[in-house]
Amino acid sequence: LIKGVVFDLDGVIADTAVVHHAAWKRLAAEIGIAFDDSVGERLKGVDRRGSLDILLERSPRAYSEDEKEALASRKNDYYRQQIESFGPHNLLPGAHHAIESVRRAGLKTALASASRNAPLLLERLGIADLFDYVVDANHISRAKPDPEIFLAAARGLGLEPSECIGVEDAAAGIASIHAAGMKAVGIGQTPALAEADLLLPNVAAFDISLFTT
Ligand code: B16
Ligand code: MG
Repeated sequence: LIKGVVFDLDGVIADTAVVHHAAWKRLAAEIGIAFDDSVGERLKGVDRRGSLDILLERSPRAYSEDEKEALASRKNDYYRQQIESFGPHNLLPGAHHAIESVRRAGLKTALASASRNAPLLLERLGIADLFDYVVDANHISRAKPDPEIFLAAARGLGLEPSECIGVEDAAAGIASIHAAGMKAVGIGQTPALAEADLLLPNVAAFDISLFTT
């Protein structure tokens, strides 16, 4: 029996996947690295440092740890500049309703985000109160696709992983959900989500009755 839903943030609830993408693309251009949509897709759901390492796979030269730190924080500055002006209108269409519908059905809700900016974003979007439990990159040590973040979410809700479903827009996230022992709902239309148990074109199509009846 499903008793809880764990939502990803960027690309599922918040319209930020495009903002992360644009910030990485800008950084890549500045340091002369080719960036296309297939790289962009691989960065989704991957934490900041892991994303940088993927980007630098195409680099003709090596970077020191200090340089990598500086590049990662430059990307974060670009990202933060954009989300400073975010508000409830930057929720993806149907996201608020999807979370509310889970709560109305008497199930618990959690958030599992790889982003260290998740607390700021939740506040800007005005949805912090909709979650019974929040886990973000500030609370975990192993990034998606490791199951740690989804396991922590289930534990925080007081549920078994098998009693939860996870909702994700990224391949790394689907893998993390499955490794935690949950069923995975993929949001989006990319082939990267082929492993999802159920694939929906967008979060507006999410209906909790799919899982409770
Ligand atoms: P930050 P999610 C992830 O958030 C994004 O999908 C990913 O593109 C980003 O690199 C990662 O957060 C880290 O974000 O640099 O803000 O800590 O989809 O797990 O909510
Ligand atoms: Mg995401």
